[in-house]
Amino acid sequence: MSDEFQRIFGTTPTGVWAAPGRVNLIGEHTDYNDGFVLPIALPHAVRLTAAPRTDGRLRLYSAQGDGRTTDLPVAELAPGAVAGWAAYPAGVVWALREAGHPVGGADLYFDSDVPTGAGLSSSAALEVVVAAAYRDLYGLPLSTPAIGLLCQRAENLFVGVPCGVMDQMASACCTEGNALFLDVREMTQRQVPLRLAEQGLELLVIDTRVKHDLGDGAYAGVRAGCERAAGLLGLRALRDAPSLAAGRDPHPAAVLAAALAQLPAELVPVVRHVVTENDRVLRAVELLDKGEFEALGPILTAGHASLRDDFRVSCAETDLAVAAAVAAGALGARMTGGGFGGSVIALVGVDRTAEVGAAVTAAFAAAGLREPALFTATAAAGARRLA
Ligand code: GAF
Repeated sequence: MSDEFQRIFGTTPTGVWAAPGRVNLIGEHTDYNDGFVLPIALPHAVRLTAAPRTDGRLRLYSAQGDGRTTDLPVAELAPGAVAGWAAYPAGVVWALREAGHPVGGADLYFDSDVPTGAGLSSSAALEVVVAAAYRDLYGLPLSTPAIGLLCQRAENLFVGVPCGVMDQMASACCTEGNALFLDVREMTQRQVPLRLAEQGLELLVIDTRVKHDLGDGAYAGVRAGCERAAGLLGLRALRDAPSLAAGRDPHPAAVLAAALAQLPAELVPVVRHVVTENDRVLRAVELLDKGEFEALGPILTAGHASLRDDFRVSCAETDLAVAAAVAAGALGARMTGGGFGGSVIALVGVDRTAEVGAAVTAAFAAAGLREPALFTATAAAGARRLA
């Protein structure tokens, strides 16, 4: 990569950094409701070879791009001014500058194996790797959670995508072998060991290779629905809606039903999803803590049903992948990420992985769909310096 860097920029790189994509085990569309999430980092990552510049210019090149270098003056970065993939790294440098960090220019060479448009957070990885490199190149006092929050700010304000913070936090804060249990309101986190292999289990990722165009606007729409429902219920966020989990209230179902009765009909299932999904995260963490990994399966499948029937962000392709995986013996499966296409995760016994994958592939072929991409995922490390 160093030779390529020199060929493109004519200078010598200072170092190499990596930041991963993610899959979320459970806790979907809960992050912007101040709730709980449980992602793992993927072994797939964006690698960044970088060197600082003294002339205030930010030069960007992607091995997966069109062969052109983007050249931007850091002092002139402004929301809306940069188009395409370059907006993500440029947005991070802008957010660092806006936060008062003394940052200058840099030459940045990106090379990624995170599938794009697959709901696996390639954009967050692109942001986080820039923040990690800038932290080291410019000696910035940034913790990994601070990097996650700053990158979310870049995506919200510079790129203009109203995402929550899960993806950036996963890419910045995950550690190898663990799921990241994140309480988004409190910004507290705990690494929860995910020892699937010990019990003969693994996670199969099924990238449907479908991305429905309505995705971006639809994400903003469901997020707005959640905020409206919270407002109508007089709550700071839907995290504060009554839980169905035992222990938090003597008659949880009745309390939730009374709250839901105050809402317009279309918002009732939206709230129900967020409430039950937060409960599923807490239950999943309990099970992982006890090492009861097989019991995670039904929680995943219930989470998918909730996203499909209540929150309505799944699609025919992810529904088909989940149904085919479970029918072929997966312990549980669900769409992961924002929805409207993207990827599905399935919890499978290692002796059944090939069979489950083949069944999903056959179901896609029978439905006349493009062949899905399959891989197994282990919990990898978050952002780090490689060299
Ligand atoms: C996307 C967003 F970027 C996340 O913040 C999160 O809301 C997720 O969809 C749904 O859980 O990945």
